[in-house]
This record gives sequence, structure tokens and C-alpha cells, in this order.
Amino acid sequence: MNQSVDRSAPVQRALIIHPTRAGDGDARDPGARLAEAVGLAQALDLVPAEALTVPLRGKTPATLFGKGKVEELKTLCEVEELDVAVVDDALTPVQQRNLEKAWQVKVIDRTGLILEIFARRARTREGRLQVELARLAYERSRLVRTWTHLERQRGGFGFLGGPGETQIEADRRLLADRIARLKKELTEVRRTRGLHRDARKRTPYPTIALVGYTNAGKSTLFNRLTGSGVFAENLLFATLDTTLREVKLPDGRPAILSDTVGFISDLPHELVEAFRATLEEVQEADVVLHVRDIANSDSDAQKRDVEEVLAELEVTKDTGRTIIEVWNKADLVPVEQREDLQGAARRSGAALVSAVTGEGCPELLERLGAMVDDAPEVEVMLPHGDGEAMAWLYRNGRVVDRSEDGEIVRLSARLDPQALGRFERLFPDAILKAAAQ
Ligand SMILES: Nc1nc2c(ncn2[C@@H]2O[C@H](COP(=O)(O)OP(=O)(O)OP(=O)(O)O)[C@@H](O)[C@H]2O)c(=O)[nH]1
Ligand SMILES: [Mg+2]
Repeated sequence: MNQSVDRSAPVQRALIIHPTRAGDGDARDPGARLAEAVGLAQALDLVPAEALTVPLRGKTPATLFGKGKVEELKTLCEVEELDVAVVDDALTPVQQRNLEKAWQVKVIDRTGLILEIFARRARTREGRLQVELARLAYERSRLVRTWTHLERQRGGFGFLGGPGETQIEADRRLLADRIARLKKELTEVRRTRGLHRDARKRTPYPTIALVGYTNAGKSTLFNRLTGSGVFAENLLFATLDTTLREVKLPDGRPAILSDTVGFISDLPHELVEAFRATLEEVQEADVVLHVRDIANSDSDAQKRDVEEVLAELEVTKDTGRTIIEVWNKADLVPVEQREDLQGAARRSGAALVSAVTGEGCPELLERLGAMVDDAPEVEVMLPHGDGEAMAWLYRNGRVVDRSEDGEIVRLSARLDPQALGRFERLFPDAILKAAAQ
């Protein structure tokens, strides 16, 4: 609970620190990482006054940074009159407290920052409940850690219990109660949403889900493909709640496109858990589009981050899912590299696009159309006056041919088996036959 940044304060000047470890095997660009941390701070309306990468030498469990560095940063906080320090790493509760004492500013770590952004962005009731649940789970994990640590200090199981332990025990019980209550509320909210989902599932439309690293351009692409105005901005975690819209495939057939929350490296596990239900759209989609910012120097590392979360959701090619990589922001790639990139995209089966200029988007739609167009064709004969059945076919299938023969209208339509079943139930008098392919 001491994770929250004071939301009422008008301007909060922040120090952003990205700690780096020598030889930790992560090939990420420290500059890009620092820029991302700055972006996260801005997403929380903090004003980044100073941003630096700080190499960590040796282990300093009490303060993460060595003594000299702590002193140096203390001076920086004083001189620059800073209010907040963002440490782009995981801090233990002890480290956080010690740094706050030393620097006399509010200290927040990466997980705390991400949770705080999510808490601000959540709009729907389900979103808010999910974030709150994630936050409590995170608090609980930190309490457990503190508690274990106390236990060790005393060198026993602590059945007798000191005052500190009693307090922590009480906090844990309180947390457990709130978590249980929230889970119940969430179940109720989801039950209602589940009803909506079932209704949608019965529609015969193919579904396409956008996933990707935060700021990769999912919402911009969503708007481009569906012609709608979903909030898209140069802001990390601009999108939190899933949005669904109809997209018209080139042959006129409708599909449902969903825009979802972005992923990020070191996404708190509690958040992935909490958002699992929201990400059902992704789990159920016929096609998953993995949108990548191909102009970002950490594009490959971001891809790995996204694939990790997808694996947690069991959305992988190994589980038989259709996943297409969309290499977005092609317009930001220098012209002389464009051709090579196009070749690389072709070789790896990716679609190179720019959601801003629209380049590559018609081709992407063509491809989607071809992928989800496996519905069998049927021939339907209707009496001339049966406008209702005809309208239904146009709405729920793809009519590819139409001819009139006296009193009879012949329609050739692509209908998936589900839609066909519904059609037969709704219009038992229509004469159907499988079209010669
Ligand atoms: N130049 C360029 N900018 C793009 C392109 N696509 C998106 N952007 C920009 O990238 C920023 C992020 O775009 P969004 O669509 O909000 O990204 P998102 O993936 O939905 O991000 P979150 O919702 O935060 O996860 C915005 O400033 C967009 O204008 C593109 O093709 N080219
Ligand atoms: Mg978005």
C-alpha cells in the first residue's frame, strides 16, 4: 500500500534510474530500456527531470546501489528538488524503505509503477477489479517475503511470535479477506460478461486478435483496419480494456477484430494472472496478429517478451494457433533499409505495414481474408418472396453468386458449419445443397 504515488500532487519531478548489471546475458539496449522507463513514468504523469543508467557493482542487499552511488543520487535529488525516484528494477520492501529514507523522496520500483499505471487506466469495472486484485497479490507476496526474513532472523518458526509478526499476520489476514472478496466480485462481473460472449460466439464471424508489446501500434492498426477511433497515443499502456469491432475483409465478409492490453518486459506475474480473463479474446481468436514495432532497437527482445506471455496463455504455434507477425512502423525505417526488411518479412512470413501511412494494410487484409475463408460453399434455393432468409444469408455468410429462375432465387453462399446449422433451423423450407467446388 505504500506503493501508491500521491495522486493529488500537481507536478511531480522524477529521477528515473535504470540499473544495469554487467554480463546478465540480456542483450537489450540500456538506452532503449531507459527510454522505456521514462515512458512509464510519463504514463503516470511524472515529469522526468533526470534519467540515468546506473551500473550495479557487487551486491548491496540493503539499498541495491552502493554507498557512494546512494550519496551521489541523494545530492541529485536535493539539488534538482525531486519528489519521486523511479528505480527500473525490482526492489525489496527493505530496499525501498532505505532508499526513501536516504533520498527523502518517494521511491517506486518497476512493478509498482506498472501496477500504478494500470490502476489509473482501468475504465471498466472488470478492469478495475483485476488491477486491484493484482495489486493485493503483489502486496501479499512482499509481505510474505518480509515475514520469511523476520523468521530467519529469529532462527525458528516463531510460534511465540513477536509484535512485528503479529502485525504482519494481521495484515496478511486482511489482505486474504480482501482478495477473497474481490475474486467473488470478479466472478460475478465475468459471469455477466460470459453471457455476452456466448451470444457472440454463436455468430459465425471469424475472430482476429491484436497482441503485442506496449506502444507497438496495436490501437493505431485497429483504427486503420476498422475505421474507428480507439484511443491510441504515444503512451505506454494506452489501452487496457479489450475493444471489439467489425472489420470488413476484402470480399466484404465481416470479421471481428479485438484490440487488447499491451505487454511489457517483466510484466508483473500478478497482472498476467489478473488479466487472463480479459485476454480470453486472444485465446479464442481464429487468427492472432502479433504487432511489432520493427523500428525499435529492442524489437527482437520485445518479441521474446510477448511470446513469453503468449506461452503463459497457451497461445503458441505449437498449440496449433495461427499467429502472424505484423511488422509495424515501416515508415520509420530508413528508405535504404526498406527493401532488405521487406525481403526478411517475406522470408519469415511476416506482414510489413505502417498503421500510420496505411502501407501494407490492404495486403494484410487480403491475407486475412484468405486465411479465414475456409467456410464451405452451399447453394440455396428460395422462393422469390422469402426476403427474410435472403437477408439472413447476406448478413451471416458471404453470398458469392445469385441467379433467378422464375419463382426461385438461387444463391451460392459461403457459410461455416455453425451458421449453416442455424440457417437450417431458422428456415426449414429452404432447399440446400452443397455446391460443386
Ligand atoms: N510512425 C509510425 N508511428 C506509429 C505507427 N503505428 C503506431 N504509431 C505510433 O505509436 C504510438 C503508439 O501507438 P498505439 O496504437 O497507441 O500503440 P498500442 O500498441 O496500442 O499501445 P498500448 O495500448 O499502449 O499498448 C502512437 O504515437 C502512434 O501514433 C506507424 O506505423 N508508424
Ligand atoms: Mg493500444
